[in-house]
Amino acid sequence: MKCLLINPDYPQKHSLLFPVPPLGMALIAAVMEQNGVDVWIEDQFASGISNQELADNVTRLHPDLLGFSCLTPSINHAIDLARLIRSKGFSGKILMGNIHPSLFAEELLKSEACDFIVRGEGEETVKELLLALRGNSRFEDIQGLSFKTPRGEIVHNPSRDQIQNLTSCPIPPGIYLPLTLSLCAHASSLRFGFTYPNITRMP
Ligand code: B12
Repeated sequence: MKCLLINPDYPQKHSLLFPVPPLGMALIAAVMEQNGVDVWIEDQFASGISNQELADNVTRLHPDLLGFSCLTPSINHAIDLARLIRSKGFSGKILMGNIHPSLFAEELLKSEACDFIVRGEGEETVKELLLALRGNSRFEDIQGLSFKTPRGEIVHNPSRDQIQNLTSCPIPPGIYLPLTLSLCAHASSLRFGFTYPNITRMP
């Protein structure tokens, strides 16, 4: 299974809004990799590539699964991008996570921009979702998941408890975020006079 994770662009730039490593998404990438998925991250906020170019990359890469990480300032852009990618023939599943989809799962599923929403912490939910996508379990049994049934009903499964043992989570390799990490290190040294040496040397 192939998955492309996308950190969508923020259309309204301002001085406080600058690319930072999307750690939540890197954690999800690490979980996916541990569970046999070939995974890439496109940090569109950092790379600045256009929706058109990104959609073309999706067509070329032909992933089975797309995952968007969305805060409120990027959600409309993410919806536009998801629709553009679908209009170019993408027939895989679209997954959304992070705080905005967690709060507005019903609205987003109704908008048809995505098939699944992972509410709250994603590590365990994504692991179980991969099993269900491979036909080895049922979507209805996955805590923290919202989804649409083939009959078009929207289902919100019960929420999932927070992870107690954080050391059980895989450490995301820095390799997922080379561009963001180098941009971030550069920007922080210009703005604040320091860099993130430990982050840029993540394993
Ligand atoms: C640290 C932090 C920052 C840091 C760094 C953020 C970062 N590295 O991503 C800084 C200070 C730079 C920052 C900036 C901003 N932040 Co901030 N930030 C936080 C804070 C305190 C923690 C986020 C975090 O790193 N959590 C740890 C990581 C590991 O978890 P996570 O990102 O949530 O990811 C998990 C799940 O969400 C989920 N998940 C995430 N993405 C995906 C994708 C998929 C496909 C799936 C399945 C699951 C999934 O799984 C992950 C693992 O469990 C939160 C509040 C909070 N307590 O959550 C606010 C918060 C996210 N920030 C917020 C905002 C508004 C911003 C800014 C837009 C502010 C601004 N106006 O500039 C910017 C955006 C910058 C950016 N480029 O993203 C709001 C978002 C509100 C909203 N409705 O969107 C929050 C909720 C604070 C608040 N209560 O208002 N932020």
